[in-house]
Amino acid sequence: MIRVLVVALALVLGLSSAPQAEPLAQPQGPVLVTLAGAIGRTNVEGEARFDLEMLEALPGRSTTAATPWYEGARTFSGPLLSALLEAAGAEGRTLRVTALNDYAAEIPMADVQAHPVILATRIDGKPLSIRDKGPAFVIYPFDLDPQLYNEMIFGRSVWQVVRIEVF
Ligand SMILES: Nc1nc2c(c(=O)[nH]1)N[C@H]1C(S)=C(S)[C@@H](COP(=O)(O)O)O[C@H]1N2
Ligand SMILES: [Mo]
Repeated sequence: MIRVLVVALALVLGLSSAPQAEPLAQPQGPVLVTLAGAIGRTNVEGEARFDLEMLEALPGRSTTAATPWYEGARTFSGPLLSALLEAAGAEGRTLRVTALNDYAAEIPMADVQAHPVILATRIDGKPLSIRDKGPAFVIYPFDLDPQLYNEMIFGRSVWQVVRIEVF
């Protein structure tokens, strides 16, 4: 009986300290990326909006690799897409990633689970300007898995990302 109570208590405490239970902070700077759709944490009605500081506070990584979009190998850094989705309490099978120019691509959630895909906010340590395909660019880990260097993945490599719809 006591053991059951201890387990139940641990579950309750575990659940209440899960990220899902904490409110998502309000962006203080310009909003770069908005998540919507099947998300459990929001900071405005139905949406989770992130400024640069919020994005860069998430667990991230750097990828140094040649890409079709820049000359030579460059270093991209930013939050893991998985960390961003977790911060918004996203639950779904697909992401529709939309750019400033209304280009959109669908990214299967399986990609995000299989690879440390980042939403790069920096190139060689400097914030990605809109002119540089910023402020946020989906970058697959070409450094870890050269097989990702293909047309299908290029199509999912959305630059100037402004919105991610989860469904
Ligand atoms: N914002 C944005 N990202 C985008 C695209 C686009 O039109 N706009 N095209 C995608 C597609 S279909 C491919 S194949 C590659 C093309 O990159 P390239 O135009 O530099 O060859 O970028 C992807 N990312
Ligand atoms: Mo493409």
